[in-house]
Amino acid sequence: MSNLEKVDPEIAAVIRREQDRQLRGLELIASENLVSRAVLEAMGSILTNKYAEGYPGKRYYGGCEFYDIAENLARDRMKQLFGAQHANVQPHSGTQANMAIYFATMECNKDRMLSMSLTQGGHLSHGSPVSFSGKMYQVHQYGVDLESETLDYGKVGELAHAVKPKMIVCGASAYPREIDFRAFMEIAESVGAYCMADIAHIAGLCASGIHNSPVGVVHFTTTTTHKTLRGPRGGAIMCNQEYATMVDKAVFPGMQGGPLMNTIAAKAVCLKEALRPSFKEYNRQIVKNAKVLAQVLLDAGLRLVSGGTDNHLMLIDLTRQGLTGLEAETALGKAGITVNKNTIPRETKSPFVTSGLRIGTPAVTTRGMKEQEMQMIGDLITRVIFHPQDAGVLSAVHREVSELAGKFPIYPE
Ligand code: DSN
Repeated sequence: MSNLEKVDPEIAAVIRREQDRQLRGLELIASENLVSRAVLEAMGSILTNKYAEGYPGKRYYGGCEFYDIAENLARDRMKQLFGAQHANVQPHSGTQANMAIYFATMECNKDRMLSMSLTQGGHLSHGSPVSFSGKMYQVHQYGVDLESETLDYGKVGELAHAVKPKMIVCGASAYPREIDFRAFMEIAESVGAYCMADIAHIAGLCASGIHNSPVGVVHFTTTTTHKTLRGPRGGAIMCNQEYATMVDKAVFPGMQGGPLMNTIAAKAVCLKEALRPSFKEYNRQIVKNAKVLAQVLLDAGLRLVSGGTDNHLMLIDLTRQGLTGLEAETALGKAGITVNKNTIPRETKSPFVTSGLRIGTPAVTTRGMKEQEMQMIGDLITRVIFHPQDAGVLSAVHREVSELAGKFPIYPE
């Protein structure tokens, strides 16, 4: 960072301090990960200098010949990784990927959408009233069955027949169990709706064959590239060839202008990394780690939503402990463990307080941590949750967190 240190020491200091936080702490936010140096180099490259509105071979600016190569590599690798007929790698984020699909398929202020509610595991952009998606469409929502805390496809089907939506959205941000994408597609077909699967959280698991994949099953699959896919912060869309033109037009010029070509190049890099056999092994370890961590928490007497996990995340219900998600998040933060408060299915508190915590294993698995470390992390978490106000416990846990993190450098090579 020698240039940055000279030009803007304040921002250089922010980066140094954040690097230190990442190195010394344990990142357990389910939607975060740590990218490779190769991804960082592509993102920080001179590819940020140019406009490339349009698509490879059809740009609105001259001088895009090398950008075409980068974008084609990203598209082709995404198609290969997921077995998709078509890929669009230009959405700046997962929300923008979702927005493009809504724009491509639904009429504003008229069409109905059926999606999972935010409080029960869905995402803001799946029709929350505070998001553009809830303001622009007639949104009806499904949740989980309150006893099993899992999706009840029969109930979703009944709702779909009652609502007759134009679009059914599946996929979640806080759902610890496997989602049956084929069941969603069958429901959509039975009511003549489009079906969109947002696999932002589980994209790596789907690409690795650990979770069933919606690609080629539902009409549209959207994702982010920075969660289990372990790439730069961004979005992408996949669909069959028959929907390629409408998707591409909805992204550009429908919703975005110039694509972020340095990010697209970094997407290509992460997709190349994801095509290696070791990526499958990485995703298998994410799930193994989550299962071990979940068992440690259960054995300590904590309640997990739905009783456990099938994927990379789990939700702790803190009601029995008389603790809010906010209090637990704050106490764990003081001990160097980063998690986020999260609503749970029978939530009674506001999203700023919540009764739950969401915990995920993608980032610690990237650092090389395995079952033994999950056992230690589970013990550290429970010590904090059972003694959130005890400064002695928090500082002892913080020391142990730093020791553990120190043994697993972020960039070991
Ligand atoms: N906000 C992300 C998450 O944390 O799940 C999803 O976009």
